[in-house]
Amino acid sequence: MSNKNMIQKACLLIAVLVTIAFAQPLFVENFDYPSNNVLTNYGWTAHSGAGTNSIRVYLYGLVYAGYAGSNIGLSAKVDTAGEDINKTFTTTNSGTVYTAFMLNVQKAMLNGDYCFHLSTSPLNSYEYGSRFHVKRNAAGDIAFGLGKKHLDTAFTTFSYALNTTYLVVLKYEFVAGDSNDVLSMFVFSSGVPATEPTTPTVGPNTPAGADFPHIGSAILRQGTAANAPRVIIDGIRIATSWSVALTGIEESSALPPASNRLALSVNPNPFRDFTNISFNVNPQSVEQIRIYDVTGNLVQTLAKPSSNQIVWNGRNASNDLVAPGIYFITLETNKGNTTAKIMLSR
Ligand SMILES: [Ca+2]
Ligand SMILES: [Ca+2]
Repeated sequence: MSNKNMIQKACLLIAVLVTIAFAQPLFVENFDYPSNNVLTNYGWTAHSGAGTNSIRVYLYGLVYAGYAGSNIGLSAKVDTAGEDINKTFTTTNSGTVYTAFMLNVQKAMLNGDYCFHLSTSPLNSYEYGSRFHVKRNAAGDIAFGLGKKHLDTAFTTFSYALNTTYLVVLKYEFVAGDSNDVLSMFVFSSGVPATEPTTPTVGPNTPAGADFPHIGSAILRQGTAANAPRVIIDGIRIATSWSVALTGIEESSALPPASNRLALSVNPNPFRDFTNISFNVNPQSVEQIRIYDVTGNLVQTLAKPSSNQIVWNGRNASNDLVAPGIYFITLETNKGNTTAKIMLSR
């Protein structure tokens, strides 16, 4: 490798590391642990009913195409009449907190109960806000709810089914002042919107009751057998932006380019088969367009473009399909270089 190439690779790696640092979620739990182990072995702490019907790593991981937490390791089974556990993360007390997870309901009851919520760090038992509920109707159809403490839980319609994996996003907006924070929920059965949809499935609502002083823990909660559901939960991702929570990619990479600086955009992102790479310079000024993996290894050098757009088909220099994951596209021109992050999902 020449000195120039080594310097280029080192610069790319620095750019990649900086990008990843800014795109880091507050919390990620993929349950990538051995089956049947208790979660208190893996950074979770019991705060109620410790040792009774402990929450364990379940047999398989949940899969939801396009979601950043899909199909990594196994999952957790949250049942009834037993231990509740929490795991803390860096606190946030302003802006918006998005909590995404995959959920598959095995059993639900008529009254329903909550099986997941957020709280403070360290966990304060009086601050049980942003509770996620599951209930069913007489026909066995499922509804999901979101409320603050026991107050004003707002439910979806009974339009969901047992044994089906959904993607759930809980949104908590801090608003300056008391008892005015805003809760919303999105439930998806397929697809991952790259940006937040205008209309949530539930909310936006401002339930009565005290607001969080900050958010800093995720809780798996087992209620009574009479009311609480049995769920498989997986891929919990908490972040202060929609795109980082759902795709692991910063929203800024999807913004339109500023007209006065070199910019690169990719669409769709995430992509499955093909993605269009477009840039705001004359194609004659392009020297190279290269794809790198997250460790900085060169995956593919694209042919010189004849317009200001070119397609990448998710293949490497040997024409093999590359593994799903994060990749970086670098545009090298006689006006300078720029890099965009892209996610391939299959
Ligand atoms: Ca998993
Ligand atoms: Ca408030």
